[in-house]
Amino acid sequence: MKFINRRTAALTALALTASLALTACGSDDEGDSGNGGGDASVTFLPKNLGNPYFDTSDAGGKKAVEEFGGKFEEVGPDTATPDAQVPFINTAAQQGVGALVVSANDPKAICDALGEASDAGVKIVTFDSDTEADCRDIYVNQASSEGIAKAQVDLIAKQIGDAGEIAILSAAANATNQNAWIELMKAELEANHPNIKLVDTVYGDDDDQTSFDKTAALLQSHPNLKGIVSPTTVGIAAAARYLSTSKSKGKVALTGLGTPNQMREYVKNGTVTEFALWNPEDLGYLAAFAAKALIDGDIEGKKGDTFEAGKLGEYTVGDKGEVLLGEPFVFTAENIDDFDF
Ligand code: RAM
Repeated sequence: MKFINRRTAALTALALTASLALTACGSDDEGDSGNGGGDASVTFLPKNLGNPYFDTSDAGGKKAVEEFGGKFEEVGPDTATPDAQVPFINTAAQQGVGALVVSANDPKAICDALGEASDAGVKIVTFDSDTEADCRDIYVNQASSEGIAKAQVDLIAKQIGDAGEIAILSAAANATNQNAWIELMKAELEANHPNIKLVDTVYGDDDDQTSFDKTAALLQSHPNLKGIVSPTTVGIAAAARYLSTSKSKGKVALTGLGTPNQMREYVKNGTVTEFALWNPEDLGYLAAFAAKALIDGDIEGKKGDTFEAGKLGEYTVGDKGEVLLGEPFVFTAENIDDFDF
């Protein structure tokens, strides 16, 4: 029941965002006051390049930076590891960019580099996947971790009749966001779904082939598996591709977090029924405006600080320097064609 309410709320929120986007066309009054003298160069550093999710979120960041007349750059490694992110952080510090907007591959491992960048005057915004709170100024979170976890548990429970073995196909083993969601999914399963048994958690490293291979291995080692939850857009797309041509298609449920463009084919061919996500473009857009507000000195990242985020309106910084974009949204066969990202 609750789930239906959230879906309705999320639909309303998405519709509202769409109409705000339309009414904002041709007017850049909002969020355009940035003449604080700061350096409005903003560098986006995703977990890795080549992931459509980050292509979309970073395009949202670029849109925002163009709106406020700053300089946008996107850099990043091929593999989603913290070590591979460090040289990009160092370069941004040397270049003296105004802000770095980073999705962290590890909560701690990039903190030294971020600290040096911060000492050099670079504002640090994490988005999508956080570091420890004292390694950055602000974290722009896509939705509450509890909401994201519960949406996925609700989906898998519904798809397998609330009973049986499930497994999780995650991203990199140290990814802050996936690990937070997994912990909360476990708690939700324990509290409200006694007949669902989580038998395995495996890591596809946000790499398509690794995720594909891990799906095959999961199905082999757990012949009674009834469902897979993949809280990563890379993982769920690779798992869907594997399932779609396997004998488990339609027998083993698959849900989690995916982009509509990557999942459309699998929803239409009956491999997947429902999955969730938020709007990654809005996430990047919001993160860029948070970066701009920090650069201009309009905010420090303290609880209660407020800033304008262009077409998305005003946002308030919450506990631990966290800014929340909205609610997760559920994609189905009925609505998937309304989205293009
Ligand atoms: C992948 C990445 C990203 C995550 C989404 C859901 O694209 O792991 O960090 O937020 O999935």
